[in-house]
Amino acid sequence: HTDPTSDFLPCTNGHLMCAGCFIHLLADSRLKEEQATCPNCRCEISKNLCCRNLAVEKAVSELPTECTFCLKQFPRSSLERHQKEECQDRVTQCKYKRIGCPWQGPFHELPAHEGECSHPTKTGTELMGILGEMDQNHRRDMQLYNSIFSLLCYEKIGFTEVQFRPYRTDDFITRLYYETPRFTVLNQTWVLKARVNDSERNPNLSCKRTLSFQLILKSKVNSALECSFLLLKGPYDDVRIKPVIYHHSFSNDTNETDYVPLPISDSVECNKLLAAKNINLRLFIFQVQK
Ligand SMILES: *[C@@H]1O[C@H](CO)[C@@H](O)[C@H](O)[C@H]1NC(C)=O
Ligand SMILES: *[C@@H]1O[C@H](CO)[C@@H](O)[C@H](O)[C@H]1NC(C)=O
Ligand SMILES: *[C@@H]1O[C@H](CO)[C@@H](O)[C@H](O)[C@H]1NC(C)=O
Ligand SMILES: *[C@@H]1O[C@H](CO)[C@@H](O)[C@H](O)[C@H]1NC(C)=O
Ligand SMILES: CC(=O)N[C@H]1CO[C@H](CO)[C@@H](O)[C@@H]1O
Ligand SMILES: [Zn+2]
Ligand SMILES: [Zn+2]
Repeated sequence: HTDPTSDFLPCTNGHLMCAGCFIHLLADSRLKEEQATCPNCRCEISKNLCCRNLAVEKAVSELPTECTFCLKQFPRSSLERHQKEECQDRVTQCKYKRIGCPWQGPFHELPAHEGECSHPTKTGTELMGILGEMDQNHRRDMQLYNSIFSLLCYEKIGFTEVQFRPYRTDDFITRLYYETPRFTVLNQTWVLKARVNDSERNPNLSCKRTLSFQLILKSKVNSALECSFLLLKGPYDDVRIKPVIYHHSFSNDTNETDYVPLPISDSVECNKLLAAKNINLRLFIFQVQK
């Protein structure tokens, strides 16, 4: 795998791999419960054994590297600008995207497309339809943010840093799952669990991965505790999460939520979480007052 913008990491024998492949190997090894090994020499690799090799990164930055669009060779140091601004084959979008044109293609085809793009000649009525759809998406985003702002006005709000730690089930074929230590929020004891939403035991490299999680109330309560909750990036990790607000009414009998998706941006992000030993996030619980 050659991602021209990524950093390089060496195994203890000096074999290089790009950061993306390295993260993928570590994520696979977490799922399979095997030690990650270098694909070249089979020596063990781990986050601790590998540190970024700056000398190599510098040397590599002077080496010619292939542009992902036009496949021509460029010095690594000028590749980024080439791919962003100069490459005739770089992926671009039609200037009428704002009125709904979905076209995207190589830069050198852009003038021809824009010349014949049907969007500027659409009727007002047609454009109104397109804009309506865009407004609806925008409204959905605004609703989410407004809901978060409303929640922030609640009387009872608690939040804490949570650390998901990896464990294996004791089934015959063990499975990876995550659990946090018990924590206290709003004067109740809670636990979070997470699992890789994945039916295969040994998902191979092409697999799309997602995580889902569950919030469990460990304390007994005298009356139902109606809550909204939200997982966000913690202060010490840079995982990209799209906020989603979930609701549940907790009581002695309904003391755990269903597994709901952990809204991470994509499977690359998911692999990053799996490759890291623990997953550190921040949990907010908002108690609905009756
Ligand atoms: C928290 O819970 C304990 C017992 O579970 C109780 O004694 C205490 O008053 C509670 N504190 C608040 C602020 O609700
Ligand atoms: C990955 O899985 C797919 C389907 O499960 C299979 O066809 C493919 O050969 C696998 N690739 C590797 C490298 O194991
Ligand atoms: C929940 O369980 C606790 C302890 O068993 C009990 O004191 C409490 O009354 C129960 N609450 C409800 C609503 O049944
Ligand atoms: C949750 O509720 C179920 C059913 O009432 C009970 O069996 C289980 O022990 C409870 N779990 C906790 C952590 O209280
Ligand atoms: C894609 C996939 O496997 N989705 C599953 C994730 O986990 C939830 C909860 O168990 C299932 O309902 C989904 O089908
Ligand atoms: Zn190029
Ligand atoms: Zn267009």
